[in-house]
Amino acid sequence: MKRRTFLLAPVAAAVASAARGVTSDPEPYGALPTARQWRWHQVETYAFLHFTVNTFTDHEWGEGDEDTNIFQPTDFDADAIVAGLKSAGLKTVILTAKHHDGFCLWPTQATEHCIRNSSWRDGKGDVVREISQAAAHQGLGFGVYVSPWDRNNPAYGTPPYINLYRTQLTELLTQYGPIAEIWFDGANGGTGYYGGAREKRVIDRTTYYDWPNTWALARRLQPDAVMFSDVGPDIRWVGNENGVASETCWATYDPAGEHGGAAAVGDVDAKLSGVGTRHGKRWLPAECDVSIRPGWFWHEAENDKVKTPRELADLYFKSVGRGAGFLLNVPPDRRGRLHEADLASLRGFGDWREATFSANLARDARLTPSNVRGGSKKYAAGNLLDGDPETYWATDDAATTPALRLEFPRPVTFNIIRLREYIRLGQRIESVEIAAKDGQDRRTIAAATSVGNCRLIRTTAPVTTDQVELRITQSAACPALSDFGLFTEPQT
Ligand code: FUL
Repeated sequence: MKRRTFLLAPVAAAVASAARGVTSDPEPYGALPTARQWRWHQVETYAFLHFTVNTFTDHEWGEGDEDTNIFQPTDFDADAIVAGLKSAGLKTVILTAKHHDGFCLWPTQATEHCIRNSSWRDGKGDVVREISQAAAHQGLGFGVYVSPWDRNNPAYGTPPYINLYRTQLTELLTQYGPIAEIWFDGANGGTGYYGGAREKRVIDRTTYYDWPNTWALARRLQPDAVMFSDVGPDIRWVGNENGVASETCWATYDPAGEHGGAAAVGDVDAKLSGVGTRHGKRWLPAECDVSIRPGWFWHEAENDKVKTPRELADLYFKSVGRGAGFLLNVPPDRRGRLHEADLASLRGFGDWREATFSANLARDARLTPSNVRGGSKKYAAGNLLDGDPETYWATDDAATTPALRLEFPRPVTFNIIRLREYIRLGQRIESVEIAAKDGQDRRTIAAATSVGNCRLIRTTAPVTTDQVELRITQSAACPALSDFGLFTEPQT
């Protein structure tokens, strides 16, 4: 830790800029989020439900030859599932409407391999309907995972399958209310049942699915939905299934293929996906998907391997805290309910979030910025503490490395620092440093690179101080920050 004299930048600069009278908003910098991406950024934590025939066969990937009657949840309760997810503060639920095995959890007219042909509820069941309704009732968004790869369908690998896939997508996007996110998996092509052929079918990932037209269809049917895949078009895969974004993670991203060629769904340089591309052409933020258990589907043998609330909290720092989304999978069991162990972890994680983030310890601080854009109230540092994502502190164009002093009436103790850029003006900041007054000294307590939608920093030990200083150490354009928070997490 560096020790220096605690000498902060004088306020004179702010006064000088007021005299210059610059009052227009900063020019946006680089690629910008669309309105639907901006809304997605506000969600931050959401759920995946992996549920299908695999739940009953104990497999992770079904072959496509499963008997439709094998899908027999004994006590399916969509409301209880959604309530469990909600207790963790998860705000959207994405259901595997169809996984690689091809079994559809809704009564599709496009194939026979679906819930309509299961004896469960006499073929009248519709898991997509029930989960979407439970989500709507409890105020959660709803999304669908629709596997492009279909190991059941005889047409898979030929052009007619693409029409069939689009019919399935059309059903899902027109019959189940508003869709928040559509999930396009990159795993596709290989061995399968394929209507009895039982062979290996290899497809050309760059051309077979004709993604531009499928995405255009989805966009037309659900204009507000974000679409996820390895390459977007709205949200990108983070490059691993561990729930972790790179320490430096840019929301801008120009995908590249795994072996240097053109990127495609199912063919990306995973390391690049985690970091993104500084000054990339497209705003394509990362989503960190991870399961609460080792597998994506429920397996009896994994009931004692459920991630603890503490582990979920760590993942929250490594995903949301690096500007990405946190998509947590919680697979229903054979009853069609979340297992008690998973429910306990979800609740514990929710309690931790509540205990940690409900009060911003910075709220009573006296703020002294080194610069305020045009000296205008509109860009005042107070915007950092109002909890409104649409207001921000901004500086004059030339003031790209400003500082902000926070003085507290009484010492505060914290171990978490939160920063948010006003990303509607792009990802501007390259790096920041935070210092705290320690006696007569100034001690650097934290530093970070990319900020973006959210940067959470956990200090190595709790810090007690009555003065904190934020320094923007490098920024591509004058910074625009919407949030500064200090929090303390329960130490148990
Ligand atoms: C992968 C799939 O192969 C897994 O089964 C799971 O659905 C995961 C979220 O995506 O690509």
